[in-house]
Amino acid sequence: MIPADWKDGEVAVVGLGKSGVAASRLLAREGVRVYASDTEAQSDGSLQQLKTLGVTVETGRHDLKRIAKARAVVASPGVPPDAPPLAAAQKAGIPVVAELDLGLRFLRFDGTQVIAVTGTNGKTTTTALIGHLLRAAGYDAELAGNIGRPVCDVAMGRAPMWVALEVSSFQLHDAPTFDPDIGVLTNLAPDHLDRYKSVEEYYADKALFFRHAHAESIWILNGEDPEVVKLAEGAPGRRRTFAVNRRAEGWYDRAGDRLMLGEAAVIPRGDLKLLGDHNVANALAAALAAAAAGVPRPAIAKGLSTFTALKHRLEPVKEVNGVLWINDSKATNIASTLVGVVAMDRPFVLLLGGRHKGEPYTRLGEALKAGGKCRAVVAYGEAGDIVMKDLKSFVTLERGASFDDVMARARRLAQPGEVVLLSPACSSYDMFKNYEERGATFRRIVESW
Ligand code: UMA
Repeated sequence: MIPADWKDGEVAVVGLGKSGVAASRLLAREGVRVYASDTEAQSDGSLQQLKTLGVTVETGRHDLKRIAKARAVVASPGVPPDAPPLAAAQKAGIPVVAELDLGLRFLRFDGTQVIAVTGTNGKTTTTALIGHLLRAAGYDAELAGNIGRPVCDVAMGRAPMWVALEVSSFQLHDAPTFDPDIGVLTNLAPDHLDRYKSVEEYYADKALFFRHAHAESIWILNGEDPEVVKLAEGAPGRRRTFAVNRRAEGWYDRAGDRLMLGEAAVIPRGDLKLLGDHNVANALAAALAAAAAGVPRPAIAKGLSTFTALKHRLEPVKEVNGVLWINDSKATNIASTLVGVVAMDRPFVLLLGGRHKGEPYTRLGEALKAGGKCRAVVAYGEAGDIVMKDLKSFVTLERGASFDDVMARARRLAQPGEVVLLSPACSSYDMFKNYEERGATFRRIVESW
């Protein structure tokens, strides 16, 4: 599972978020000497626990000389490949392995079958849907990866029969053994331009999804996204496509208002409790993945109709004086916000801003103007001025200051029968710890009214 020579020396774990902590624990259990470091000091008790396991923990800096002498480096997804510790390892010819890859080596050894999901948007919901469909059918299945639980953490326990795995481009970057049984690619759009130099560089990491494709691989692809089709081109394996505007192996019969697998109806659209066509696409992708894993159609139907919206993803929070407040804090890029905006069937006020990720907002402005339902945008955070500049010829704008001020402005702007949509198209790190905290703050304020 891990090369024998890792035990002759020391393995360096870079980053001590959830991934680094889980990887350190797993390596320590295997009798590997671990040096784990993070530029920040972590406040929870996990590091103390690592020390009791014999892990050498350093916070506040990385010892680059020590890292350059390690047998291998395990990277957390949030540490960019050009960050000093990974660059030092690279320069010294030390293998760099993603936490995800390390965990998968153990699960694969124990026979776990992997359904991996990647794409720019929809991957968390699709992963959760797949896990739900498998479990509803009585399968022994766990959720892991970008969805929140590091793979190394799953590998610490009894190996499940199946894992539904959300995989980010960051995790694919250093995953030399990654080889899922079933792979789902939801869509592709520009993202993470704060980390990648170009869209091509980002797509190149996504292409690593297919690095070990073989005749038995099953690929579930968005048949309506030309970038997805292009990326999968030439990859060996069987393909199933999903589509919401035309026929495919999984498709939306709009006239009959039902989700279909081939010629068979699975459920009426109204039984799927999720907003927007993009969620129909996610449900179709998940249904195809579950079918490929052997789940019978009636069980898929039951699972689809019992699944509810995930937190922070077009999650209706509360109606206040006739205004529905929707939390889509997970929308951290423009493509994702566009999806949320398209799903709105009534006039809405959009809360947009946070830490800018590089892409201009003009594309969003054009869509807001064309859709005709956006009453106003409240721009805020570090990106606020850029949003104001990019959107000024498209929509009515207000500049918000604190998050309380943003919420108060939205409250004044929205009329009964309308929606306030928090779908920021930016990361949250300028004002919050993460998108979850941003969504929770939104909820707390709305619920206090
Ligand atoms: N750090 C260093 N040195 C550096 C840079 C960073 O020490 O040079 C440290 C940071 O201080 C931090 C740690 O490295 O403590 C980075 O940790 P991390 O960001 O990888 O955090 P984890 O808690 O391990 O969370 C990661 C994923 N985070 C990212 O990809 C940014 C989580 O996805 C994932 O749920 C978790 O592993 C479990 O698998 C989050 C995410 O935002 C949800 N993902 C991105 C997205 O969805 O857009 C890709």
